[in-house]
Amino acid sequence: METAKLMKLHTYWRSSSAYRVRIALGLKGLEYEPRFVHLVRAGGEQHQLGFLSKNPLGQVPVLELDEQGAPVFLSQSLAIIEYLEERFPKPALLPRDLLTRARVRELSELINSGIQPFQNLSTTAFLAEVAPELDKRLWYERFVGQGLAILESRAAQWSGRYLVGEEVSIADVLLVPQLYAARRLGVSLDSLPTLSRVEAECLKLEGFSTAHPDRQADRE
Ligand SMILES: N[C@@H](CCC(=O)N[C@@H](CS)C(=O)NCC(=O)O)C(=O)O
Repeated sequence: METAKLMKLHTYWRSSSAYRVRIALGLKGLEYEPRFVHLVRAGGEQHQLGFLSKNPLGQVPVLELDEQGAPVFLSQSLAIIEYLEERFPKPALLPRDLLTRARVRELSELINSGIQPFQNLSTTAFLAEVAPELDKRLWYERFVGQGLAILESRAAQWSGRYLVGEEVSIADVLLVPQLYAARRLGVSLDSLPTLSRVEAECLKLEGFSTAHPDRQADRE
């Protein structure tokens, strides 16, 4: 079996995107070395040159691989998770059936590009700068709350034990961090019974629980 010991994950405990990759690594039983990037301290370590050389967008997560002694950096959590899926196929996080697989990707993208960018630190910091009078709760309700309501309606049709069907998938890997972020932002989860049920199911799995922000060594 291939060993992944040399993989390093540039991560921040509260980052929902880094949390996704921690879950995928955990579910696949892969060890990694965390490299902590503090997103707030000193104006944000993600903006420092050393980090920008790894990801010019200045965002975590970054997965660092060792390719014959030379470091290689991968960013974008979904690309990282698909890389892990292809390199370490078991346990599978994508279903075999083509349509079910597309549904997993659809719900993952709904979160990845339809919700998360609106709550990202650089988005909300810019908003505070250009529209200081805007009530952030309205913004979060409009983008995070409504996005989750749409996800709930999809989940009501497609979920089984997990978000899409009976097997844990990449869609669940994105769901759990997104609900964690929503709570932190004060978005109500009261009318999301399917998502809350699936989240509770996921958190029974060790891969999810050990990846939780509260269990990270850089937690404050
Ligand atoms: N689409 C990217 C999003 C990454 C992202 O937004 N990372 C956030 C933390 S969750 C970040 O590093 N933000 C730093 C900043 O905005 O300055 C991914 O999936 O990796």
